[in-house]
Amino acid sequence: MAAVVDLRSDTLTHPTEAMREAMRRAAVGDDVYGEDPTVNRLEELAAARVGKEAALYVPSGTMANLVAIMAQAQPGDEALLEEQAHIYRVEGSLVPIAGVIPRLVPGVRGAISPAVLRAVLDASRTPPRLLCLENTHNLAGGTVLSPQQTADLCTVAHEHGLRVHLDGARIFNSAVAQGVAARDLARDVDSVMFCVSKGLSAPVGSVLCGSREIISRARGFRKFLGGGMRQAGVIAAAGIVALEEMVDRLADDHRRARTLAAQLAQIPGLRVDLATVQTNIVMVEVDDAPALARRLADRQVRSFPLGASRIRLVTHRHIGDADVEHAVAAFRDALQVAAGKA
Ligand code: TLP
Repeated sequence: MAAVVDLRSDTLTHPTEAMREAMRRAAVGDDVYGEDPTVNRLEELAAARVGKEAALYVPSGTMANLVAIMAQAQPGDEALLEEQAHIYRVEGSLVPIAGVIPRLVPGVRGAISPAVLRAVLDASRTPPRLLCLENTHNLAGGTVLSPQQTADLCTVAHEHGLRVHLDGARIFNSAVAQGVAARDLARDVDSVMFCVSKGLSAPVGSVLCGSREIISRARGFRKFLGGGMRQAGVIAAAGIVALEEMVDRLADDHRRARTLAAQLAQIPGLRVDLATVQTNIVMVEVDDAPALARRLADRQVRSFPLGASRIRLVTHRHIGDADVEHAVAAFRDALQVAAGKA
């Protein structure tokens, strides 16, 4: 068991030995000139995995979403987003940097229904330019969109002249959980980004994939935003290992998240909607999230309080079965202390 059970995020995963070795050996060049062979290889692999023509390696998921939006919408255009979308709730660059105006649509467990989307678009005098989807949906608790749901939303959006961007930061978690290929989840969207830096364990980086036209525009915006990374092959090499070796094991993270959620749901004072536990995220409703998170930290368990009454837990490669047990015991103990029983 790890000394500290760190459930704050799957971004905390360290590179594997195979990644470190690939990084040491990586052939490099200046990627701003398109001359880094390792970055080029990662981009080719990434595009193939999600069934798109081209790809662009960027420093972060935030930049991937931002350049995707800038490549497909002009300042003053509107973008439709589910109301808990990470792009809107967490990233914050949509308005000040892209100049794109968010229009929020309610969803159920992170998913907008095609009927609601159609009603919103039919009632719009000037249709928005872009629809942004999220799969898995972070703030909804790692919930998945199926290939059919995605296809239906894309049909409605495309009929109304919108482009569709998919924030697929954790698209491989979604694919593994549903037993489908990532390309089935991205088939009908115009652009899709995913992170190699989360559960896939690479130290840095995300990849935006789409048509040659979208990617060429996004490449210009990456440079404009200061995201040209020169000999980035040293980090892209880990991204290649992430795609080639680290996808299937995500099923272990999902199994542990289900165990964690099921056990926490039985503890008085905690509320867990087990229906949302579809991948590697567990959302726990509590009375005082910051206080409980502090008590958990005293017991060597790190968590991510989201506001006053919610704690997010994320399983990943450094969380084993014993860590799950330790976390459950820490919750029990911390709540008993809070209730003055210990
Ligand atoms: N999410 C991070 C934090 O921002 C909370 C996390 O720990 O989950 N899209 C989605 C759905 C994300 O969850 C994230 C990161 C991003 C985009 C942005 O990626 P980065 O952090 O690489 O900019």
